[in-house]
Amino acid sequence: MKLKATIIIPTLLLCLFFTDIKAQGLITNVYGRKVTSLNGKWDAIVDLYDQGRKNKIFLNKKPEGKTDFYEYSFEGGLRLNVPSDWNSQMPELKYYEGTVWYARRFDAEKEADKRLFLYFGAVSYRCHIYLNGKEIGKHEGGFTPFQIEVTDLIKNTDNFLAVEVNNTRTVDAIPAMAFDWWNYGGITRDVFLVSTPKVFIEDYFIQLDKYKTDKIDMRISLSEKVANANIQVEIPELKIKQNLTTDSQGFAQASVNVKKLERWSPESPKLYKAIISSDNDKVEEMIGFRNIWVKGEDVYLNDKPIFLKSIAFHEEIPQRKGRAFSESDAVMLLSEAKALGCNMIRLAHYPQNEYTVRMAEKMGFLLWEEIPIWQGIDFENEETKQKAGNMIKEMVTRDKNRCALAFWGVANETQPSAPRNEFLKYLIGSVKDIDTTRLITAAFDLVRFNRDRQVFVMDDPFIKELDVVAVNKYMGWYHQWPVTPDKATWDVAKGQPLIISEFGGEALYGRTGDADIVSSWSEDYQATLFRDNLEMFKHIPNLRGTSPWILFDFRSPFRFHPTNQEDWNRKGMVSDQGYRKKAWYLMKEYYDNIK
Ligand code: GCB
Repeated sequence: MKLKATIIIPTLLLCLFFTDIKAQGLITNVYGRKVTSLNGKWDAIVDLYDQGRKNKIFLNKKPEGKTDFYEYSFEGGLRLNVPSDWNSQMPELKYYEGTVWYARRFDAEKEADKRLFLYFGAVSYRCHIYLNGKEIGKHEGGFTPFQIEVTDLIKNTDNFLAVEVNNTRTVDAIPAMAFDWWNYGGITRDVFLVSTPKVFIEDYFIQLDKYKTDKIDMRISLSEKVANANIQVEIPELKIKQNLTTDSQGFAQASVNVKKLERWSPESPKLYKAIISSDNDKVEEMIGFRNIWVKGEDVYLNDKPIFLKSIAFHEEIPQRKGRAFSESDAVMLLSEAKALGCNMIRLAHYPQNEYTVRMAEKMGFLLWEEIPIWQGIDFENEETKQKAGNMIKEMVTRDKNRCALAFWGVANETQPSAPRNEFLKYLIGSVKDIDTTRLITAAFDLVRFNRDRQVFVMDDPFIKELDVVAVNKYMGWYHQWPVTPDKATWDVAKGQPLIISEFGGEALYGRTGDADIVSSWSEDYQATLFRDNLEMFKHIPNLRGTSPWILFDFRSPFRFHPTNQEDWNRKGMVSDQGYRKKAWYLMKEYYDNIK
């Protein structure tokens, strides 16, 4: 009974907040279902003064009588690619923050025994959805998926779908008013029409037991509370064929012993085909199995302590100056991380698209995934807390079957306070409602040098709530060295594993010399900084992973320096043009030497 609640309650909560029609949770593994893509060129209207909703432009009316006229039309104007951000598609939209309407027509294959859902991989940041002239749902949060049932609203031909998208920054949003990346707006991920049977497999969780090496746990829920339905989970290569029967809530669970399991690891990212079927539904995907836990100051992957050779990147293709959205974008970002010798990716600072998550798993990267609780969040606002809770549930719901996922991150750079603590505890609780197997972490930036003790320390009692503590520390960039790097000893989070989740400094690719001058923006200074930090890492006894900031230069509107930055954060080890800076090679050597 307990496990059941963990799946069904969050599902219900999600829909209460995010759609106006039928209560409906997220469908697990949309990519494994029968879908019709609605990607492509959409018509668009830029609505700077937010007049479209008042004027009901989602009706897309055409003049009928001689006296009729409408001051808009979706046809014959701007066209935007979906998925993509709008900023990179037109110079006039580069800095645009406000509302853009998207619209397209499509035909649908209606079948008597099927249901249809409109699925959005992500819309940045908030949106209202209108189908055939009627508002059918809304969503807030720019990096997580949602779907709306349209079975009874859809026509066989010529459906008119309009999406009102707004990316205005607000104090109660997540992230809030200022953040160090571009505020891309638009329908930034896939849009699908998903077809399912009337009663379908809505959600499942199939993973190896947290500690046992030979026990696979499975929990499956149907879309409706149908009792005594047959469910089967098959993993042919492991000779598993498990029959289950649903209870009165449409839920079933089992634990299955397994022999000769090859566990997934970065060196050998083995995945097995899993087929989940019910009386009239079937979905399949590749699933991996591994154990990850913490003991003392160590992180254990498959019973062995592991050092996390991580790197972070934003969901951005620098050469295109736009959001990454496709499988080939994922390959580009991840290949550069592979070349660096990493075994983990920190998906900064928000859930990135499903292509990246799935490709990372196939390529053998552990993942740290977080929601954009990035500085400046209004921790006293109850509504913001609820939003964050829903956002983190959407993230965990989507990716909980990815064995690559090792860490759920609940925050980046927050200051201790009672409201903050309560907020973050609520997020941890929201994660654990769905998944208790991953490690919980958060990145802090409060580490300071204690002159009396001559060590780096951090006072934030909240770290006790976490499995692994992470620290962003910019020695040699935002902070001067209080002692030489070989004397920079840490006494932080003793008894727990510690990850340096960010360090680095800016360099303009191609600028050389002045290896000891911070303001030179040179690759040589960046290399000095890396060398110094790598030296300091030898004096952090519980260090179990590092994640330099960041793989690529990325766009940031408050990086004002006219010649060195030009709206780019230059902390990348690879330039905006894709060239490796000197620091990249140092990091590669460091990672290659860690066995
Ligand atoms: C940080 C943030 C990261 C920024 C980085 C910087 O601490 O977590 O999002 O981009 O510093 O470059 O200042």
